[in-house]
Amino acid sequence: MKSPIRVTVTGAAGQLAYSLLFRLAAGDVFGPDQPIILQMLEILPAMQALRGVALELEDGAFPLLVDMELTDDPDEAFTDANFALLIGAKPRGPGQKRGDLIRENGPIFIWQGRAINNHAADDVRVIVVGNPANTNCLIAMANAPDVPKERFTSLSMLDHNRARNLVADKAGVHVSDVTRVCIWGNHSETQVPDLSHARLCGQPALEVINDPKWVRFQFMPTAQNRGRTIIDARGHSAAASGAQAIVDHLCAWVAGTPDNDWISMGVASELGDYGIPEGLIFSYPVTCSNGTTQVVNGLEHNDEIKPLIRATTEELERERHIVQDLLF
Ligand code: NAX
Repeated sequence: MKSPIRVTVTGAAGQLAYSLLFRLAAGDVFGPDQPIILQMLEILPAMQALRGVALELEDGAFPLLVDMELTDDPDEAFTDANFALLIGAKPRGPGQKRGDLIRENGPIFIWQGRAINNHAADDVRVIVVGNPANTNCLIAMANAPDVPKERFTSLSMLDHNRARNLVADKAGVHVSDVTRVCIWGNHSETQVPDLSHARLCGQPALEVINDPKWVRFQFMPTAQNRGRTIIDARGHSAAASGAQAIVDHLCAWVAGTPDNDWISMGVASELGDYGIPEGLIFSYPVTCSNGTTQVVNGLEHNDEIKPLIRATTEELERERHIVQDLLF
């Protein structure tokens, strides 16, 4: 048996974590021979609910789940963590502006970034999910100066999966036949779901679909606004599909992306990655191998995509400006 890995999950009593924790314990991400220790972080008022989740995890009798730690102390939660899944955040209140939410959630990611910096394992890999995910990731990364920047990522795999499914549905093919979809930019309504490089059964997707109006006026807005559609229908943001997206993101990071395909992932822009200002956490097409990530470079942006990329970049720059004083 391998030695256990430590996986920290924040917001562990929340809806998304409730869909994810049992899959981690079952070996869906790290494999059937990899024992894990779950280190679950919550705020004090949610500790009782978290104890209920832990009881259920016990009742699952998962052979791979060798231990659980429940805490409201970030320093404890991130001690020796190999993976840190930063899910917990305050939800956006009724009528609350995005900028106010960013300010409210920002401090959470200062403390968690510092705790990761000071206590996590040397090989820690981080996914930020709590919204606004890209900018929260930026804050955590800035507060963990000793951790290599490429270990910080934000989740855009849910948007990627949504885009793949919409295309598969339109073309009447299986979702696994849709490859090379890209989500560029922010995990928000300004994200740019891009089919220019997508393949359907190996053929150029735009040629096969042959319906530019559908792409611009149905596919793109449907993908961009899907989060809001889910909230309107369910009364709560996407949880189980979010958990599936985290599983996909982690599986790719751990086991690698398939040949001839990529995933979408928020990573720190290096100058020259499509001209995006250095340091922004920007969603790119990314390949993974041997536990490392690599932005897919050299893709052309057509004239329709270029202004959209500019708009999502500007939104991320505005968000960075709002939290400038939190980026120590
Ligand atoms: P819930 O409101 O059900 O759960 C959030 C949990 O976080 C709560 O239990 C709360 O007590 C906890 N929490 C709050 N502050 C905390 C702190 N400082 N430390 C530890 N825990 C803390 O929301 P849920 O549905 O679980 O969603 C979690 C986050 O994921 C939200 O911000 C949501 O917007 C975001 N999502 C992001 C997605 C993405 O693609 N990036 C997709 C899924 C999801 O919507």
